Amino acid sequence: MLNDLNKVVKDINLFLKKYLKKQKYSGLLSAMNYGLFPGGKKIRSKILVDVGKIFNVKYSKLIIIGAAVECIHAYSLIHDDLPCMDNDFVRRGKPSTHVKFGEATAVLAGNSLLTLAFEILSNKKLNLKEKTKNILISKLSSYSGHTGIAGGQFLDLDFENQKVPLKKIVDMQLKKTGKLFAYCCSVPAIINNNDIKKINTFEKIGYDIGLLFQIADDLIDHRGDAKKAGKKTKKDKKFGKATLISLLGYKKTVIYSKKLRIKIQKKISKYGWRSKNLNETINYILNRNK
Ligand code: GRG
Repeated sequence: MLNDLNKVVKDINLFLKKYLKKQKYSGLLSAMNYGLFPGGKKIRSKILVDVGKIFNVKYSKLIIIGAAVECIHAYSLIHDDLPCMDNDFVRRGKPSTHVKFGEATAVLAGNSLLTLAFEILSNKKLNLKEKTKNILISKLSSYSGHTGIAGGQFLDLDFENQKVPLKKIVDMQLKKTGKLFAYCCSVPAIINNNDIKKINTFEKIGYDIGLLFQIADDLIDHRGDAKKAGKKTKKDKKFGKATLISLLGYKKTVIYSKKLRIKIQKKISKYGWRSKNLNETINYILNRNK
């Protein structure tokens, strides 16, 4: 376990718990809480905090932005588990949201978490210039939509039981998973001074980290320790998912992932001691078993 991952988990959960408590009552709040808590690893928020360290961004701002990102992520997991998508009954070691609350409530709770993310970003608690906030909101909305996460999910389902070339698999995974990581890596550069060169550099690093994360996720599925993973495993093969493992085989995918990790770590090494935490998180991403 990473030293300061626990702190990020604790602070994000605290922020979100308080935020949800202040919401007016609705019949969807229980399902929204269920999808958010106790929650997952908060690895996207950890990356945001790690890159925030490189760009000297205040921790409290990063926690608010991380909370918005985690709402989008939780929403994507709730919808991903639905019968019309991956039809998974277990998520984060407990019954999926639609199993517990029914499909209609799960769809609506997911939608509500999506909009909550933008409510959080536009809230005055996030003390940033209006112009910066607009950039953060606009970027997160386009990254979540049809050219981003939703588009990537569409391709993931569309590619089932097909022989898909490497470039297309990578493109799908960069959309489905890479977008939120690219967001988390570029946001600190946007807040710091909006230097386009630095934003682009960190955006690319984010996409690579997202791809690495997705490959690690596929390796976990392939290895098949469902208890540790907290979700059903060995599903990709069963459902004919297009992954690097299905195309290249397990051993070559492991080699691919190690090369990718080295490439990312080489890129961030030029930021010296400030990139130490990010470097550790990247090692964790590949070595984790859940
Ligand atoms: C537009 C946000 C949005 C969603 C609708 C359903 C859908 C379209 C997209 C699914 C995207 C998806 C589930 C990608 C997989 C990414 C992935 C590897 C998730 C697992 O993330 P972890 O391991 O989960 O960080 P925890 O439980 O730790 O939070």
